[in-house]
Amino acid sequence: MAQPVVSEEQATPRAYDIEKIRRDFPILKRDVASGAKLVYLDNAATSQRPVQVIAEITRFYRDHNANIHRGVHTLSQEATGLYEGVREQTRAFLNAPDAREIVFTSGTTESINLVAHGWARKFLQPGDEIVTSELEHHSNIVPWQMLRDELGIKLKFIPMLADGTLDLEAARELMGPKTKLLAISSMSNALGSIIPLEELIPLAKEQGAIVLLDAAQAVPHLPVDVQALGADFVAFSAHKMLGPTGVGVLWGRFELLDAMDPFMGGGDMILTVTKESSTWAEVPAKLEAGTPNIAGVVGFGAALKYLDELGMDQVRAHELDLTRYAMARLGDVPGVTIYGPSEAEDRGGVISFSLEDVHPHDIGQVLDDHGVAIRAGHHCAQPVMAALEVPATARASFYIYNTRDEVDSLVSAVEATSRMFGTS
Ligand code: C6P
Repeated sequence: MAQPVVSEEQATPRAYDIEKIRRDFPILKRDVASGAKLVYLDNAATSQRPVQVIAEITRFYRDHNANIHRGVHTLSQEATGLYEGVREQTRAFLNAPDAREIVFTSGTTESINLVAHGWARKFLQPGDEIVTSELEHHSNIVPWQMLRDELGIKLKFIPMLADGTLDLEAARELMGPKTKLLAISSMSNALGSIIPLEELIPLAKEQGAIVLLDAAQAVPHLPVDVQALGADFVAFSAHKMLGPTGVGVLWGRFELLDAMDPFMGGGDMILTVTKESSTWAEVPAKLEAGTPNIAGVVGFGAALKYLDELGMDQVRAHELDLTRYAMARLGDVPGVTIYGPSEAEDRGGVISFSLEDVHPHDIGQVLDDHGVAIRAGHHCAQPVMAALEVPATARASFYIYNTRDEVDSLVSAVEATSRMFGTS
């Protein structure tokens, strides 16, 4: 009988070699303005890039640069092959059934706007309802408000509870036969709350609604299988998962993408153009007008490969360990309030906190003096701040290369802030 072809290395769980990972990110070796060593904890805003991604972008420009889908010459064919290869890689990463369901955009924001303009504007009628939540990033609120004002549809918000989770009872009551779209994040960027999609998606589906996931904070940090999720659209950005800025993805079920109107008109998205009218190319070209960020997409391919080799289960396990450790250590600092779910298991690697009445921008400033880079502000999620009744928070967020030592640096810097401002 044939033996399964599984090497010793594949059969055993891969070790998480943090030292090797850190060596792949040269930026982690640098100092900040104060001379302190950089501790980068602003990964929810954007991650750093490994040398593999930087090299792939350089290699593209050095050896293969040409426009795609347009030329018969060698370089154009090579560039097209590389670009389309990443579409297939993205399909595999998400376990999507068909590579034509992967649309490259400039980021999560454009992906959501594409659904708003191409799908919702075409199919929603006055009186229809979109359900979203108070936990959303502005990118998953503002496009719907704009569409509401244009179409006369209704926008409803699932309320956030004090612990940064969603009120599922209220969600059940909010959804009804008029609900045509549930536009919801998979993980809050402001608080890290992991949204219980396994409960929310069926509620929307019972009403026959379409489900759009803002997965900007989920795809970089958790294993995501779009078929298992049962959503219809999934939006995310490459720059939060080791890839370049200016590249994003919209995954959508083929029949929905196919039925959508184009968002932008121009080159590459047409079949025929006469002076009178035009016809559209097939999906995904129909939704990718103009020259895309070719080198960026190619670089994104290297990012996907990096994460694939690491294993998204390992990424999640590593971040969970850091989050647990950070919640315990930071929670012990007098005067610190941590917002969001009390259990680390219910959140991604995001810790939003305050230090008595010290303004989060001051916390961010003092932390920067200690080399610790965090984000301070409303995190483009003002309704979350309103629900918490705070103007802003300080937010530390982790990724694959962060360590417990770096969490210790964060805690020491917060203690130094406390001493400086004379808090308890
Ligand atoms: N959040 C943060 O610091 P873009 O800018 O299009 O790549 O991603 C927008 C976006 C949408 N949804 C969620 C849940 C997000 O977290 C983000 C980006 C960054 O939290 C920058 S505001």
